[in-house]
Amino acid sequence: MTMTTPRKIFAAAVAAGLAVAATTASAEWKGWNIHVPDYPVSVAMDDFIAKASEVTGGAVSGKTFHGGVLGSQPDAITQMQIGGINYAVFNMGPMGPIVPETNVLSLPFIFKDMDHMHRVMDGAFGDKLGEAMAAKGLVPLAWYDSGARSFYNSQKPINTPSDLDGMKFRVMNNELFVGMVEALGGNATPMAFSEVYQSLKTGVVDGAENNWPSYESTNHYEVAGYYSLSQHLILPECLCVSKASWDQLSAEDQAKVRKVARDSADLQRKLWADRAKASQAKVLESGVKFNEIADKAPFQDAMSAVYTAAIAKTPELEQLIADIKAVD
Ligand code: GTR
Repeated sequence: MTMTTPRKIFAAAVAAGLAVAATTASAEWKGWNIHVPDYPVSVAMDDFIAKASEVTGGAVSGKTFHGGVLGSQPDAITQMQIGGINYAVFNMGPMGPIVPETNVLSLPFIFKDMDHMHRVMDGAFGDKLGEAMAAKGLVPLAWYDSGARSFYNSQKPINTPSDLDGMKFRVMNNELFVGMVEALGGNATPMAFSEVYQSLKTGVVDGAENNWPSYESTNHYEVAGYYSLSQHLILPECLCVSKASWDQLSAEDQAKVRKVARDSADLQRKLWADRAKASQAKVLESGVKFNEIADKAPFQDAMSAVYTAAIAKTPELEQLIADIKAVD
């Protein structure tokens, strides 16, 4: 009898659905990104996946989900470790809890400037850190820019560490950043990026810290109008691939994908330089009160406690700090 029962239709649909899902899962990479689609990271990620598909003849293809719709960075890192997310651009700040060696990048004032950071990350040091990450299931292919992070808040300009007294700052998910704010005399709360706007607006926190483009793209400048140029963190970001996905590619395809990843970093860095200027101009025009900090030495001096605590927790950091300092 060939009667089609609802049960048979259901079974056929499930079978068809599963078949589609299985094909899609093996062919299509899912990309995680926290930023809005026109952000430099986002444009470069779209470029990366399009080119990766081109050069591998479709062995790699995929789609980037922008705007944090796939969740927060700490969750996405865990997802990548098990292959649920195939590629992403992660800020290296919240990488420390997973790969402790990467905390060296989160030490305030570790880099002299952006060029120094590039020289360090694009050289042997970046490869060494990459190995520690790969051992945790995350393969970095290229380093993207994220400028320098400075403090901003809804109350007043910051000129000395004592200006942080009694204020509460949102920090990224890493205890090291709590220690950083406390060493300056403020209070800190780790919080997901997506929650910061509302928290600033309702006064759950008085301030946060970020680069010009993120301060602008999230509209934080509308609710925290004092931006003080502390530039305490120069944190690179990594274009990473899940080791589970990476290991499925032939060595030849890996080389091709690595090349287009590096090309996308060149693009991202160019876009970044332009966006940083444009974002700064936009927020200043809107009335943000901006100040440079004449003497950063008291901020830098206060960080020795942060370095000591970080090294006590992860002794490998001592050598990694020396490695960075050895790069001119
Ligand atoms: C941005 C960075 C994001 C995210 C965010 C944050 O500058 O690009 O990946 O780390 O800061 O503060 O959470």
